[in-house]
Amino acid sequence: MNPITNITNREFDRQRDTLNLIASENYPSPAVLALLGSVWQNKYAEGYPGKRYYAGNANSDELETMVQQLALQVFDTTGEYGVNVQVLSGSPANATVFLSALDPGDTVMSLDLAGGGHLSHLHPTSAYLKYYQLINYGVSATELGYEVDLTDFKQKLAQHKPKLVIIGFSAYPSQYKFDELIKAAHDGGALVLADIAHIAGLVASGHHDSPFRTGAAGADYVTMTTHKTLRGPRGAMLFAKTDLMKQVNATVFPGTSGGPHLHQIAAIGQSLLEVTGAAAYPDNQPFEAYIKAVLANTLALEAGLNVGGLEIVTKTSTHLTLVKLPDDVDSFVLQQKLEGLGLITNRNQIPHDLKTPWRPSGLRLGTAALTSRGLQADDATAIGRLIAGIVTAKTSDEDATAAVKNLLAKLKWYY
Ligand code: DSN
Repeated sequence: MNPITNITNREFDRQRDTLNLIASENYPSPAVLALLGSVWQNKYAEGYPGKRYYAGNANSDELETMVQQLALQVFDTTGEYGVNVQVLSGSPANATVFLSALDPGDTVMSLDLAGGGHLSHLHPTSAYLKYYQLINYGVSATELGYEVDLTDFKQKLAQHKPKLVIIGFSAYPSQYKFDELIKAAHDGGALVLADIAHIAGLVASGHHDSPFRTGAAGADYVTMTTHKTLRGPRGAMLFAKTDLMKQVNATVFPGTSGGPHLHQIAAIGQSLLEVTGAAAYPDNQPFEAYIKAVLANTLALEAGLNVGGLEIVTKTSTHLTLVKLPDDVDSFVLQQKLEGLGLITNRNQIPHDLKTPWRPSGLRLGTAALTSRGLQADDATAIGRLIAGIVTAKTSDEDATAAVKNLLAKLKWYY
């Protein structure tokens, strides 16, 4: 057999036959996958609708305009934002904001990595740190766990006067309080980038506070990936207040992108149609009901982890949960062991982690992907108990393998 087909078939089987708890992954509809492999991928369309460098772009113009309108319909309730749907993914979207809003030497403030921040927010290994200064805000303990420390946030703003503040995360189980954080950042004279990659689906369905707000109450820039809770293709969108869009568009092309990936844009459009209800995911469930189930499943998963004796870092109110592993557990070894038993997870730092990002103290789990496969809350709890049993060595490998097989048998597979 063709070796690429062979390895693709193996990956197909791996995805179908394991329990995917990676908080940033999902299973888009077959219609989204079909568009990624459609004729759109053959076409170059450098430029923007109505102003392209090559011929043959009447359909591309119509497509891109339609997807822009859908994006604004789904996310912008204010009428004050524009959108670029050509950004290739989350990190290039954030880099576009840096290049568009900042001058070399400017200071950026973002959530620290162990507190739940993201590498593309100029963390120590970011290539962009060559051009900008970085200040981190952090989290502090609350009765629910750890949340952004507003006092620290305001103090750092006053002390370092960053030009840009990034409000966003990749491992933060609470809901971000966009209202107070955006206001504080603007009061401190900073521009605001809200990176809602993880929570785009929650924001779109009204299950998370939105950074799209009127006037100074709103983020200046909003970036998101489209493949996490939004359940679209790998891709991204970059929104900005309309007066900032000209600079954003000029930075995307020519800059962080060349020819737009029209197949990706078409697939984003399909997933937005599914959010609005104009098209359906194969289970015919409204998108809002899907996100509601994701949130219920995370709570149920967390309950199972808890009952099984594991410590939760912060009570979840999103699609992800973060476990503090017992000190003597090597998270790298654990992640491999779980994979061997059919449970796909990722090790993660936790607030104020003393261990390294390679062998950190935590395990991050999310329910967006399995909920797309029809996961029910009692089975989410069973998965939590199962993981706890494996971590505490109370469950044998044989029992764990059988439990995973039983759970998989209840799930749907739409491909
Ligand atoms: N890799 C994604 C995540 O897991 O959060 C973000 O880039």
